[in-house]
Amino acid sequence: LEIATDLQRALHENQFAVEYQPVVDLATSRVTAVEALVRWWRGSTFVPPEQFLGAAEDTGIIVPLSEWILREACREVAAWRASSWDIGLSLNLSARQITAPRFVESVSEALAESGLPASALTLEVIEEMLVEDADDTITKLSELRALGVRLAIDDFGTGYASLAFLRQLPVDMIKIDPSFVSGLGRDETLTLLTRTIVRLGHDLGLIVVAEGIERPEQLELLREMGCTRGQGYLVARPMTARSVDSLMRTTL
Ligand code: G
Ligand code: G
Ligand code: MN
Ligand code: NA
Repeated sequence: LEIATDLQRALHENQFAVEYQPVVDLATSRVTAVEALVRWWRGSTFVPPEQFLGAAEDTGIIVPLSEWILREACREVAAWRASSWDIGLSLNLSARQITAPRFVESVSEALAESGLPASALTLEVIEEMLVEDADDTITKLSELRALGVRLAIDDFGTGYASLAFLRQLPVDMIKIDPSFVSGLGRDETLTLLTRTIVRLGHDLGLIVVAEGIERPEQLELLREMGCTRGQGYLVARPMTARSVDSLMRTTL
């Protein structure tokens, strides 16, 4: 309950911020997108998302918080695109956010207000979100996809039914979980599984993103496998909007 009050106050007092982690095209090394990641600075103390997202979900504060993140990120990415930087935005969805009554409207409103084209927005979901309220979730995500929004499966390969998920939901992208990428070049099975996921994604016509790239060897192997995009500390860390501004100026 104390955390509920704290989260509510944090939202009213603008203690939340959005950071952005660049995602690069592995063939060209160009930044093609940024993933929005919520940050909570409680006074001068940083509270990691793992420590408050659960409580935000349980208390329902995730709904207004996610709406704020959505609007903020759409606005900032639209501004970067207006400077003729052709990048997309990836957003992590929460289960409760999708179930909320005005979810589809809030996404289309954020797009309209910011001027961000629907095709520049990718919504990331994890398989667990299809466990409860699966029909409602699939319906809403399909509605958004019909508007041109792209869908991604985050943490791909770790759920209990990764392949069934691909049948239930029309997706555009899979993001290979870092637990596979971490073993690239060090563990034969993980290397083979990563190669297999890349091939599977391509055979299904999907964009394949590798997450958690930390070592040059991983980057080399992913390039050799033909993986589409990469993300991780070696490529770029999550950064403030101001740092993305500087990155844009050196990129353009
Ligand atoms: O920011 P970090 O990389 O530490 O993220 C930790 C976890 O929090 C990840 O699972 C990520 O998907 C999740 N997360 C980060 N930002 C958001 C957000 O804006 N909304 C939701 N629902 N989850 C987020
Ligand atoms: O679950 P999701 O994929 O949304 O999680 C994103 C989280 O992964 C963010 O919290 C981000 O800070 C973190 N992250 C991004 N790149 C790396 C990396 O190379 N290594 C590790 N350990 N974490 C990373
Ligand atoms: Mn993600
Ligand atoms: Na992930």
